[in-house]
Amino acid sequence: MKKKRAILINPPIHDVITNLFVQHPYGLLKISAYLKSTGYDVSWIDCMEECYYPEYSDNPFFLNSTPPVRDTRLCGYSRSGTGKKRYHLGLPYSHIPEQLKQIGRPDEIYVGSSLTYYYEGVHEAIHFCKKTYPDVPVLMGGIYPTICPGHAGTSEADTVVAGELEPATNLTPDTSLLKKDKADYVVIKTTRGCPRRCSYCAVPFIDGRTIRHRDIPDVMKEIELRIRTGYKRLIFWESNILSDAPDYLELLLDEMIRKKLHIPIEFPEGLDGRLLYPRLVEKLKAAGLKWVFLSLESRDRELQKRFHKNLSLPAFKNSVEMFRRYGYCSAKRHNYYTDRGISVFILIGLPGQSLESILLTILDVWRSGCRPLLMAFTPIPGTEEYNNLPPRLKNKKLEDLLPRLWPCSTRNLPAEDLDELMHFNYIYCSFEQIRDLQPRTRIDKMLKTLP
Ligand code: B12
Ligand code: SF4
Repeated sequence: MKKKRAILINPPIHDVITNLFVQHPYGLLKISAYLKSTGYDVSWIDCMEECYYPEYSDNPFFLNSTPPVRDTRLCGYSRSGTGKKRYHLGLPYSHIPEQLKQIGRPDEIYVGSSLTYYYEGVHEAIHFCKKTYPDVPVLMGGIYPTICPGHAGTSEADTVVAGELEPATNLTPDTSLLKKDKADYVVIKTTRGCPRRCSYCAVPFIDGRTIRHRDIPDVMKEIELRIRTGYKRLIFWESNILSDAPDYLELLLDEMIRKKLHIPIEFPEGLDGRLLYPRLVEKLKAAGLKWVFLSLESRDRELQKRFHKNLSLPAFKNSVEMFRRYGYCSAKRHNYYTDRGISVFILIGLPGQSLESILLTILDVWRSGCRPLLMAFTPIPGTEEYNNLPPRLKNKKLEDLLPRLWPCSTRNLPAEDLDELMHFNYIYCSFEQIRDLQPRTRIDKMLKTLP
């Protein structure tokens, strides 16, 4: 019998920053594994393939392919009078019909998606598929249709898959589609869901409120395969991996330690300081954790309450202390393979947040010997933060909720200040050295006056 043929497409994105850290289209790679397991021939059009390594912004190809697609005026840019340009990142749309024709007519086309505010690339890619092969069914899936199924329904896709394509969920992603030299890391996901309800987070309604774990032998098989095939770093995409650490993560770490895997591991989604304990930290280190990402978001008690997070400053400092005891902490620029440092996520650009509250949080993070990592707040449809927005903001188009457009900026916390704050992500020195730095801007001066 003739094999069925599918083409998978990872579309380009539009953003206001060009040095984005784009990671593998993990969902689509699982769809490929699933289709191949059911006998399909799979072809691949990856519009983002030049972007999977941190230095890609220096790549002339990448910069040349990013003409601005639109200008945007922002709240607070009145001082300098400028807005922002949005860029097309990745291969041009014309690449899609060219490749579709070159590969030849398939039986089905699968278009992946990531963040909701990048939907334009997904719609556009689907449009080109339908223009090239009007009768070939196009399926769309991933984070965007899972969070916004109604909006996704306005695309030209024949089928919108909101949520999981269950038989694909626990398969090992088909990394054979990727160009190996474009990244030395590989993504792994061992848990889904979260029982908490942080006001800004969509995970409970994307993945459910009950944590689901993959079997440890299955995960170990995947990790060993990745090491055998030459990957140098494991990135765990886990939303709340510490939620029941004694019953799952510790057992997984035990296995990794027992097998002496010696591969650096990373949890870039952030670890919850409330759920750490010394034995776990010891095992994380022994299993290969190099750079630590902790989620604080804010030291402001009122904001913590609003988030339903209630991570007190002493509890946060206690979690830092646990890592310090095991040799973590560094103010340097981080090296994934060698350094043991701690970065702390701080959420900025929330409605009602003050500049002073942000600066006080940054200072506390520096004071504790960690690096602040400022994250731009994005209101995600369906979350409590989004539902509580005034109609003016709720009526914004999905693409205008792009975090670096600072959709919730106000005259009190303007976009220009928020942009300036992001520069603190690139300061690599100790708290004492920061205190001695010559203030250059209004925000630097304000920082100097704070305790
Ligand atoms: C990994 C991750 C990241 C990574 C990589 C993101 C990236 N751009 O690729 C990093 C750490 C870099 C990151 C950064 C950010 N993230 Co993030 N991240 C995630 C996380 C944990 C997983 C997302 C993911 O890609 N999963 C892989 C999925 C698609 O695989 P899967 O579920 O197994 O796939 C199944 C189905 O979806 C379906 N499927 C998947 N693809 C397809 C395709 C087809 C065709 C079909 C039919 C089916 C299908 O089948 C699969 C098998 O069942 C989610 C939370 C979560 N648990 O979902 C947040 C999440 C997506 N991130 C979020 C946010 C807010 C961010 C940031 C904006 C944070 C910030 N303030 O800077 C940045 C944005 C960075 C950027 N510009 O890219 C939000 C979403 C925001 C939004 N509006 O969409 C989420 C939901 C978390 C939250 N807070 O609620 N993130
Ligand atoms: S932020 Fe983390 S802990 Fe909070 S609901 Fe989302 S996944 Fe769960």
